[in-house]
Amino acid sequence: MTKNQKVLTWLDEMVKLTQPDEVIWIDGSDEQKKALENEACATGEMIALNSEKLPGCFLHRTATNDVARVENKTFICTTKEEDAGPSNNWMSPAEAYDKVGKLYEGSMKGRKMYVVPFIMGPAKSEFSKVGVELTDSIYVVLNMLIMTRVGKIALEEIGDDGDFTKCLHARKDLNDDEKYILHFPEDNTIWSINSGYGGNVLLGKKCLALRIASYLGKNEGWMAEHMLILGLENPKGEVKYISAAFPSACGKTNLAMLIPPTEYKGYKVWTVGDDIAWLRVKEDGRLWAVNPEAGFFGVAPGTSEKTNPNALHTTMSNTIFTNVALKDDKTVWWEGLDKNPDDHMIDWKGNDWYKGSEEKAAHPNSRFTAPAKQCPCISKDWENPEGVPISAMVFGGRRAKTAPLVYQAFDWNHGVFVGATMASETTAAATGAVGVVRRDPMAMRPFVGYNMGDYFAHWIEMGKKVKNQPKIFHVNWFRLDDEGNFMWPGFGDNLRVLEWIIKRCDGEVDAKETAIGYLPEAKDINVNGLDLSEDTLNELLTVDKEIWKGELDGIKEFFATFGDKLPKELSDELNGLEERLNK
Ligand code: GTP
Ligand code: SPV
Ligand code: MN
Repeated sequence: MTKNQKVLTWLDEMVKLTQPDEVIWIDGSDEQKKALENEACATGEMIALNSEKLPGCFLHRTATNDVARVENKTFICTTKEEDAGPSNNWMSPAEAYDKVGKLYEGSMKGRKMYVVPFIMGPAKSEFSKVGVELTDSIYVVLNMLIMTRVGKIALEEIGDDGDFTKCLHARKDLNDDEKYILHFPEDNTIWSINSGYGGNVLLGKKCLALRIASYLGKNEGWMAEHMLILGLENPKGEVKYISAAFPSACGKTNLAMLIPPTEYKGYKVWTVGDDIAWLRVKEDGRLWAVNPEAGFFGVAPGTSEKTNPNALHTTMSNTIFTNVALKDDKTVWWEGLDKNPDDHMIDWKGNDWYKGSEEKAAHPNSRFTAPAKQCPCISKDWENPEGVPISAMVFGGRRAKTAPLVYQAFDWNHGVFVGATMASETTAAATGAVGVVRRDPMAMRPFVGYNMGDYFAHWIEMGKKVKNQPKIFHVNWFRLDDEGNFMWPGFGDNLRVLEWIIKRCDGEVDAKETAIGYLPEAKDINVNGLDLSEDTLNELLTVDKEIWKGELDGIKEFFATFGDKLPKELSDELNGLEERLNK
């Protein structure tokens, strides 16, 4: 398949280590994909779904202890511990290769190894990077075929002498105590063992496109971010691009595919990406972005004809569902799809489920893997090798209190501070407690492949290189009232906030200057057609100085963990905020 000696030598080594019975190259062809689907259905690894209602779709159930990313088993393996930084688990490369190398020994005996060459990003783009994933899981191969550009196209991109990220995955026996997701940024290598779930095993996604890519970006002068990219078209047909970073399961896929409210005639949102953005400065001084992925690995629960019809329609064919419920007619269901579950279904664990049961039918982190090109609102520029120019960058999280609906940072450095001090309630996307507020800078806490202090410095440096800087904003769709209800309708109505953001970028609307940034005047958020009281809107747009003074302590404590790696620009911003709050 290739003459690239670096690929062949490494493959040889890994075959010796893992000892598969057979080595199979994935070429990206339809025939091979079909054969693998059949094989996975024959062994029960996947279930073929209703071929009329969901053509080309499959269901996969993971082990019940293997349903989300495992942050406590995820390591950055750099020579110096300091290079991993305080927000990452660290292991020395020597220890990691030795300890986990032993676990890989003979791990593919009696199994097949699939060789999956893939490109992250459009072919022949300066943004793009190539990887090769070795895996013993057909489920991983089939997901990679949707999420990345696989096979001959990738080998062409690597060429006879090109470099690539070396990705090794073995499912082994899913033993929790021997589960490891290891990153060796200095060796451009990823090792994953004892998991079969999403972000732990689709190594092009979080492992390469964020952890390894963030490290490459720091060294090569570009950025890898946990951001959706969307194009907002106005009635004049002008399109402005926005990128937005929200933590896992905090609304990126939904915002990226938003359908404008009915009174917004002539407006349209175009999806470029729903999870990851790679950004570069170009000669015009603007920041340009590409989506390195080719598919969506989206959260199923809560996706419905009402909340996100575009996502739902994307998943109507050629989609792999993971850990959702199976209906008797061989279609799928999850909480929030509709209010009307069937009387009988098979739940995500494979057990009978009856209407009225206390148990969830689908796992809260159940997902769909669907080809981006099937999305009804996919941007015509989603595979443009040049990327799209970004006008606004948005940070946001899940905050029941504190953060207002939207505010704008004073300038780039203040925007970096706003991103760096983001906090959000944890979700089911990672194992561990749900609903705990934690600092999640730029929604990248689990995904920065080096010292987070250096990552902040990189953001500051990039600001100096970007002459036409995007404006930076913060949003919060998740404010709760005293009864625990969402105060803002969210979903499609988030366009009302995007409209304000674009108007600010174009200098078309004034704002109130507050201690934390520029806030909209209530009259400038269009609430026509919404059932939202004036009081509620005002409350959504208030900054409670006392609550924010409380925030200061949390930020100081968090910043202190970075020691002298914290850029002075950020401690200056913190002092500025404190002064403004005390004025
Ligand atoms: P990852 O794929 O984990 O990175 O998640 P994501 O950021 O793409 O989140 P996604 O859009 O899948 O949304 C996660 C959950 O938040 C879903 O259950 C949504 O229904 C819910 N959600 C998304 N947008 C909104 C909103 O504007 N308001 C409210 N209340 N919920 C929302
Ligand atoms: C996330 O958790 O942010 C995801 C899903 O997008 S996973 O690929 O599992 O990381
Ligand atoms: Mn994500």
